[in-house]
Amino acid sequence: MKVKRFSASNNYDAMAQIRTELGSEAIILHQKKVKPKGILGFFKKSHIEIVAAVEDVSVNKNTPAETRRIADTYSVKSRTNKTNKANTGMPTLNQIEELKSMLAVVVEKANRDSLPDIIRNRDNPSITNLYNSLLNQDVEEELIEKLLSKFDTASKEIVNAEQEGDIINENLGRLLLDFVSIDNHKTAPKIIFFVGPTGVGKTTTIAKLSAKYSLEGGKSVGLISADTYRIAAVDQLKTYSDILNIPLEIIYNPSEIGESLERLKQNDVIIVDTAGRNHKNARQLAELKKLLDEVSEKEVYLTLSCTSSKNDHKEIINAYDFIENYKIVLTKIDEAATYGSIINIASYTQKQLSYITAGQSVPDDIEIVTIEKIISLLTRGIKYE
Ligand SMILES: Nc1nc2c(ncn2[C@@H]2O[C@H](COP(=O)(O)OP(=O)(O)O)[C@@H](O)[C@H]2O)c(=O)[nH]1
Ligand SMILES: [Mg+2]
Repeated sequence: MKVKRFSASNNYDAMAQIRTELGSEAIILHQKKVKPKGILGFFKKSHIEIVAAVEDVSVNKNTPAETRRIADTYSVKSRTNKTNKANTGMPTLNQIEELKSMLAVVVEKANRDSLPDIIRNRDNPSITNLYNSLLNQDVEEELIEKLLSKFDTASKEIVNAEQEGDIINENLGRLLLDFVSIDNHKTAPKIIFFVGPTGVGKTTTIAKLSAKYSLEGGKSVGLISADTYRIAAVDQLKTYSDILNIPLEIIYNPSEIGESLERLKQNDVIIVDTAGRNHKNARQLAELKKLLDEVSEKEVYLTLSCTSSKNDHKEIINAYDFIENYKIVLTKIDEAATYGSIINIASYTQKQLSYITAGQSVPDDIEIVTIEKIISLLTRGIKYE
């Protein structure tokens, strides 16, 4: 094989040199535009460098179609056509379009190859679309695969985008219920403990819930603050109890909770605010356990922020597994970049999702969790074609 480097001011001249020296069967191995170096180079024009090769035996023999096309592009005939952009060494619009569609095919293949078998084998654009969207929502991959392996699209023919959206929502709703359990709020708890890491929004959520119970539900509410580690924490709850005109008890020791509950027993609901616990601190968690063990009939809400990472959620959930039965309150969904944590948490814990909060405003920014709400968050941003 004969290999040679050519240099010219434009593609046309370079191709002409290659044809003259190597013949029309020459193939291009490498091509680059070279910019002159240094300050003085600024005033100089760039040039084209091409490395071309030809098999020794085939010089000037029959021209293969592809090489002929390259040669033809720069033929004398096309050079005389002043409107043809190839003359200037620039690709034509058609060539750019051709390249774009070739690239799209390559990208699509790469994306397809990266799909797990279970999704690729279904070979269904709706499922692939949903898989990618859920992955972007940070849903655990394993959970997506479990969900979508049972996805049913065969029964209905998709005719338009709106219908595709409906079918996806319907399927997703049905499948999610296998992995996510949701509090139906049918039983009214008497004593509720809010537990969870520091700063996730326990006290704010208690204020929202107290306001809902008392202002909308017509129930009497009593509050207990067991968060006496920070003066500001008690003040925060005191402010809400004053505004809502509901009684507040403060306890400094787990053993005091019995007396406080006794004093508040005429209320329909009693909500206990606990100190934010560092889930990595065993002593703090042991103290919390002591407090919870003081009360046998209770509902516990583990409060988790949707802005924490998957790993944080797993660690926190592990640390709180000493609590046998609890429900989940998800906070700060308004600040979350993705919504996968909602179903990840439900699947890690197998506990019921109860409330979701979406802002600092008391009492408005709280909702009970519904499957429709979860689907609307998870499918946000999906484009149906
Ligand atoms: N964006 C947003 N902020 C919240 C939400 N819930 C609570 N916060 C804020 O988070 C911060 C900590 O809340 P706080 O109730 O004191 O958390 P705690 O330490 O768990 O009791 C406060 O600034 C709250 O206003 C929410 O749903 N969305
Ligand atoms: Mg607090």
